[in-house]
Amino acid sequence: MRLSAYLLPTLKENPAEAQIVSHRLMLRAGMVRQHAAGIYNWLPLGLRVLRNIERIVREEQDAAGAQEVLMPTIQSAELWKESGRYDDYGKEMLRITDRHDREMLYGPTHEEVVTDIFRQNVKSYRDMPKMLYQIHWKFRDEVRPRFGVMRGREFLMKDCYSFDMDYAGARASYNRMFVAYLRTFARMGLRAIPMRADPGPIGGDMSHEFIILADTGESGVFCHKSFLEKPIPEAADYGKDLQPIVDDWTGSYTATDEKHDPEADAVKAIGADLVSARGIEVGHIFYFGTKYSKAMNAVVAGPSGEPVTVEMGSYGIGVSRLVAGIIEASHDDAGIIWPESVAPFKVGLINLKTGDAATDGACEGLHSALRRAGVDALYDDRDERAGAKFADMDLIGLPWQVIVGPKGVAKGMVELKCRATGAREEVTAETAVTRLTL
Ligand code: 5CA
Repeated sequence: MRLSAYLLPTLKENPAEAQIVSHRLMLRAGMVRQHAAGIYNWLPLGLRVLRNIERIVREEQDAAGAQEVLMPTIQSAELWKESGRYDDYGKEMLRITDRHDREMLYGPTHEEVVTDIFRQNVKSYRDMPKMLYQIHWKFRDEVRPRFGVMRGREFLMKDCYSFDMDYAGARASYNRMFVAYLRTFARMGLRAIPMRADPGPIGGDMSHEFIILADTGESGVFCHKSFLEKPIPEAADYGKDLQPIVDDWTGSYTATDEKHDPEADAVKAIGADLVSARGIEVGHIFYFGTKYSKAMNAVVAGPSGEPVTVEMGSYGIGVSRLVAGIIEASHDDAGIIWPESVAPFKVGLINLKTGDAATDGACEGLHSALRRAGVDALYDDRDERAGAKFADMDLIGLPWQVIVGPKGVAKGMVELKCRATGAREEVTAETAVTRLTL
């Protein structure tokens, strides 16, 4: 992609409305623009990151045995009356009336809709268990949307729902998602710590929040230092009993600000091994048994034909929030530092002297060699000062930079820079391509 043709409206100054670093950097890097309070346009660079995060989430959901569906954003109020949540949900729910005066709403979550799909289409224990997920937009009319996409009104969520015959099955589904979450966040370069949580309006009696550590995170968190090093489960572990893994990850002390009690025995016992950090909630999983299946009559026939009210759980990931969360966890004074797995492009190719025939030629050659090798590169071919090009490239945070100038070209050399470490190396163009293809 040529930067001269790309919609990348970078900003030199910090926008006054942005209070946290990820919001500032997302605006400055031209990733998003606000449309209305808590509602954003995703520009090309931001959308690429969002799609990469979606891809990782999708791969891990599929690996855990969940099946992707797509439900409507606009839902009928009927189902919410059946579950009893229509009145409970209050002002956070955006209510709409259609031309026939029917009550509709923009879904803040999808327990009702998915339970309706289930009850209409699954009738027997032979077709159990089931896990269905989607990656789709939600709307919650938050009182105070803030911090950009971190707390939006419209936001992208991965929401998964499990249906099982009994508690043991539901527990196994919960454990699969638990492990999938550890793997998903680790693939984005994040360390997520599961913390026992209040289920809130989703309901139920077992729930964990997944909190990623970032110095600039919204909430304070406390945990045993062992969480910082615990090995991430392998995908192959799905074939085993996952309970020991989940027990290991939930066995030691964790607490958010509100719940932390420095006087508690558990805290005193940890002593100097207690880590105090900042965190961001990027995922939340719930087991709620028959709360919705009972209210909505989601019943299947058991082995002897007896009706069984299915056991359910739901599992959310804040996909759009993760874009901001990753930036909070990975940036420096110059800008964003993308982990390769989610980077919008792997490489930024910087032409230090656009218009100079030899430099242009070397850049064109590299650009097509990278394309042939299947490497995503953003080529800064603009007629701009070198300083502005360096600043923009550091700001948008691509993992690698290839810097091409007339002096190097005369010697047959280019510079390869790693954004995360700042390490620079002079190499031939061929070596640069080989190294970036690895
Ligand atoms: N139905 C369940 C799980 S499928 C549910 O809605 N859970 S939730 O309310 O905890 O949301 C799931 C995740 O969405 C949260 O962990 C958070 O990462 C993200 N999220 C929630 N509200 C917002 C918001 N206003 N802006 C951005 N992300 C949000």
